Amino acid sequence: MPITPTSHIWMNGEMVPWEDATVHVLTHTLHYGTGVFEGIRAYETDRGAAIFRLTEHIERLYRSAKILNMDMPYSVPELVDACKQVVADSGLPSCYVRPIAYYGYGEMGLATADCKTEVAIAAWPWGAYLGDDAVTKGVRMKISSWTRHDHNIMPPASKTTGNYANSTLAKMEALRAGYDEAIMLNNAGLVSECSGENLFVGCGDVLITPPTSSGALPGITQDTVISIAEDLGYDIAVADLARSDLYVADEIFVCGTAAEVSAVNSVDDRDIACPGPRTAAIAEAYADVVRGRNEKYSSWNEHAS
Ligand code: PPE
Repeated sequence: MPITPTSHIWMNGEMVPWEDATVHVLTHTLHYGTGVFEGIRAYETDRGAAIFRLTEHIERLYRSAKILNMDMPYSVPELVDACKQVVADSGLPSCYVRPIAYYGYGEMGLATADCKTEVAIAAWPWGAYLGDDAVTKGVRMKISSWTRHDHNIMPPASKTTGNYANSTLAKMEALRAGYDEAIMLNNAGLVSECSGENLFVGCGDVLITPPTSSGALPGITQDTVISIAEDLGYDIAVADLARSDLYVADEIFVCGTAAEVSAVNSVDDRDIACPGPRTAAIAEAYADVVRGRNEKYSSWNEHAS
C-alpha cells in the first residue's frame, strides 16, 4: 500500500522533515532484521485525535526489545509523548502510527552488544488493510504452506522486523493464488494466526482464539475484542484450533490494529457464513470503542493533544 507523506518523522528525539528521515545502507537492522516495531491507530473522536491503547503498544515494543536483548534509549512515557507529538504534528484526524527501534550505522556483524539503538516514529493515513469490503463481504483465506515461527527459532511474541519475512512469504503466496490473506499453522499443525492479524472462530456462544503459545502475537486488538465480546455476552476460550475447526466454523473473523475486525468468507474454498452475527456485533462495538463512543473504555483513547 502506498504511503502518503506527512510533514515530520520523530527520529532520536528530533522532529525531522519527512524527506530527511533516512538511514545509511549499512544500517545493522537493514542487514539482519534486528529491529522491533509497533503499529498503532489514531482515531477521530469528539475530543480530537485519540491514539488507541498507545501506552500498551509502547509497552509491547519494550517487551519485544527485551526478548531481542535490545537496550531502549528512551522511557515508555517519553515514547508515548513522542507518538502524541507526531500525531498532533501530522494534523490528521486519524492515522496509522509506526514506531520502530533499530540498530543503526556503525557496527556490523551479528553481535549486538556494541550497537546503539535508534528510534523513529512516523504517522501517515492508512485505509482498510484488507480492503474496503472486509467487514461486510469478508476476506478469502488460504492456509499457508509456510509454517509460523517456532518459539525457539524466532520468538513470535516479539514484533521483530525480521519475523515479517515469514509473514511476507505467506501473504504473497496467498495473494498470488487469488486469496486475500494467509492463515498460518505452527510446527504442531495447529492454527496460529494470520500474516498480520489474530484470528477468532465463532462456535455457538463461544469465541475461540489461539493462545500466544500457538505462535500468535499477543494482539492488542485480540485483547480488546475479548473484552468487547464478554460485554456482548459471548464466552471466550483461548485455545488451540485444528485446521478442520476452521472449515466447519459457524463464523470466523480476524483482527489487528491495521485490519480492525474483518470478516472471513471462506477458508481454502470452504464457504463460511459471512458476515456472521458475532462478527457484525463485535465490529460495530469495536468501531465505537476506538472512536471514544464507549465510556467504559475511555482510558484506551489516549488524546494526542
Ligand atoms: N499478528 C501479527 C503477525 C501482526 O503483525 C499483528 C499486527 C497482529 C497479530 C495483531 O496485533 P495488534 O495490532 O496488536 O492487534 N499487524 C500490524 C500490521 C503489520 C503490517 O505492517 O502490515 C498491525 O495491525 O498494525
